[in-house]
Amino acid sequence: MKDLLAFSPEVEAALATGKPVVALESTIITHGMPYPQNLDVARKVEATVRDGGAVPATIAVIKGQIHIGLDDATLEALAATPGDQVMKLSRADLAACCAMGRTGATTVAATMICAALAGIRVFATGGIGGVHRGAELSFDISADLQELALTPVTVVAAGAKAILDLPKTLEVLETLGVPVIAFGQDQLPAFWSRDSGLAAPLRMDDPAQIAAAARMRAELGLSGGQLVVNPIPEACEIPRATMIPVVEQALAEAEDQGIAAKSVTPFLLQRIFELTDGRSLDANIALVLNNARLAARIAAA
Ligand code: PSU
Repeated sequence: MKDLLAFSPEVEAALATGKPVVALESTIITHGMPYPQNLDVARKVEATVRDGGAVPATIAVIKGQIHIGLDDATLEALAATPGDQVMKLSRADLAACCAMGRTGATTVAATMICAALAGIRVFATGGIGGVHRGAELSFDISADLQELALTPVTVVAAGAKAILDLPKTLEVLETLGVPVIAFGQDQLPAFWSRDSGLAAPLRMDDPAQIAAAARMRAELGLSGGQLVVNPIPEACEIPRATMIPVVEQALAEAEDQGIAAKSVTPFLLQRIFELTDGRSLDANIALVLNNARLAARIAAA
């Protein structure tokens, strides 16, 4: 394990002295946002975690080794590499990527696994994967959901991405026993929009309570993590009514072009970026930074 995990000196010191640490994923950098904005955002997310009094640990597999905390040169190289040249890693392919000595970006599922191995219990991202529309035929359900049921990490997201079937995503999370906690509101947020039109199963207004709930799960011997859904700041949201036709169009194009499996989410995010003249990316950036702020508070608590 020692050879497999490469800690940055800063993260190693923070973990050794019990300082709050927030894990960050790398698929959002390689497959979720275009270059060079992705690099700028990755740096800003790290800075936001630091401003919140925690140490950021961006996670990726570099030439077969799991890096917990990336130095700036590695972050820059990863951000500049085209997405099709970096593996998109989930639970199924993490070990294979390490065995082949390849480089891969970690999704929510793989980042949770690596964070738990490293002893990090809080993780900030944009939006988790979930049940895709038409899943009753395609069976396309993100491995992120199952991971939340297995691995004890609190994941802060702005909801599941609105390209998904949100009612089915909530049903699967409930079946898997994953707490879905909306921060500061009663409704489930929908990534670019604050309201999905669905009620959130749980609500908490205090980061310390979210941290306490994670501890309580461990004490009760319950496996798995928690999903904290944090609404995008009001000034940055794109209202649901604006997003619905855009998402519908992107979904129709994905179907026409036969986009499947791991390519679906990156394709849809890119098309929605084009269809909103870049507004979706501005919103995505704002919500990630907002999640990093909350994650730092939970980690500190
Ligand atoms: N959050 C973002 N953009 C992203 C993702 C999260 O703001 O691109 C990534 C995460 O890595 C998540 C993945 O695990 O999207 C979901 O992919 P899929 O639907 O193929 O499971």
